[in-house]
Amino acid sequence: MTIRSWDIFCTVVDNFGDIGVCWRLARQLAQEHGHAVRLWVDDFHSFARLAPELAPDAPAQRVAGVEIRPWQPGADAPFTPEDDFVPHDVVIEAFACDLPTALLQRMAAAPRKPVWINLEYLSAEAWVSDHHRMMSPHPRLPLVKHFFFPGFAHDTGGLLRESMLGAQRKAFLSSPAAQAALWHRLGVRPLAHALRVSLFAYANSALPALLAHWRDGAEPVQCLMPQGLAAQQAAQWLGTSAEPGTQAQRGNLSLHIVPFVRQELFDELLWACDVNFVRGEDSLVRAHWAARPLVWHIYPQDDDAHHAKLDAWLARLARTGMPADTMAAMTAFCRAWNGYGTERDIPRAWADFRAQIPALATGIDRWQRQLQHLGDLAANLVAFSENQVE
Ligand code: TRH
Repeated sequence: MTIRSWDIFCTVVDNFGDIGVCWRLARQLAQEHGHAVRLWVDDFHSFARLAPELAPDAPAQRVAGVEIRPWQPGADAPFTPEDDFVPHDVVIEAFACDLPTALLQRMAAAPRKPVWINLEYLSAEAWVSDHHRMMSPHPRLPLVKHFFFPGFAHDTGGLLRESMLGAQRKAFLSSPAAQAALWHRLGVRPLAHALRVSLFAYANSALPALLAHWRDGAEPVQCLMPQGLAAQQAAQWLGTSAEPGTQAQRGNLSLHIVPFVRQELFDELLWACDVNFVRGEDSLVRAHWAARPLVWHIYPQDDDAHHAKLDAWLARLARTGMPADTMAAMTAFCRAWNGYGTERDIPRAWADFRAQIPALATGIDRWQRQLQHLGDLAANLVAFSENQVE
């Protein structure tokens, strides 16, 4: 049966990852599939960083073809939409965000019960394939929750990727005017003979060592850091302000703190750089599609649980045909960047990584082409949901 409409419920835990994924998915379902999408968000302040036109206090508004509504998470939270509210064909509970019981009751009582999906976090670990599409009946209500996992393997939900992304990247790379517009927007004069690096990260004990290494190195490095956690740390190291527009030259390092841009424009920064440092999950996926060497600062978890996630991702990359030397340098640098060793490992790890940049560029490009065969997450969600409708 056909699916035409979606309710997506999102909480902003911290940072931008959860809302980043939900906002991207919502836009894609609305714009590419022509579906009706209601996106429910509990924190408009964080959301507005990705979509600045958002009105912070509006009870309902439409942005980029998506209806946006506030809500409060939690089983006991009130859920009081209009009296004639009927849930859409699919209800997505993003990242186990804890839907109110009052909403579940509405879902159970709906003339056609919605497909209920828990969209999970991205991981490259092998167990994801076993858990993808698993079901869990509600203990009291006649509802079944389905677990849907993004992933890097065929038996997962795949990765979010807009259908026009490849064409947009190609057009950007062949347009000096589009590139000039990016630099103008960021307030940066690109240096012709420098290694250009974007650096989006959490605060990181390895950062000062890397900046010092670039400062003292033989090669000019132009580093663009979006305002935020790592940029604040860099500003402290430099003794400057952390505001966008800050620029500093230290030895061979030219460092710029650039504005946080609306989500649609973030890709251009990645396309324009030789190496991209990314973090969390959504920016990680975008860095794959940028097809450039990338370094992942994974979201830290208790008991270093994120180390297994990082290693699983590196292991998948290793299986794509990457030369052993290249993979060894990539692994060592990503581990050093994620605190497996000490800051003293950084200079050597960077030197080895730097030497492998041409091979990494080829290898990441090959991997992202392979990943495109998984189908994109939004289309996979549509197909899955259509199969669940009675
Ligand atoms: O912000 P994050 O660290 O998000 C994290 C993780 O996803 C983590 O797994 C999750 O549990 C936690 O949030 C709650 O990193 P992420 O996932 O890359 O999200 C950043 C978003 O910000 C992404 O959608 C890209 C977007 N972005 C912009 O729109 N403009 C910008 O200028 C920049 C730098 C990022």
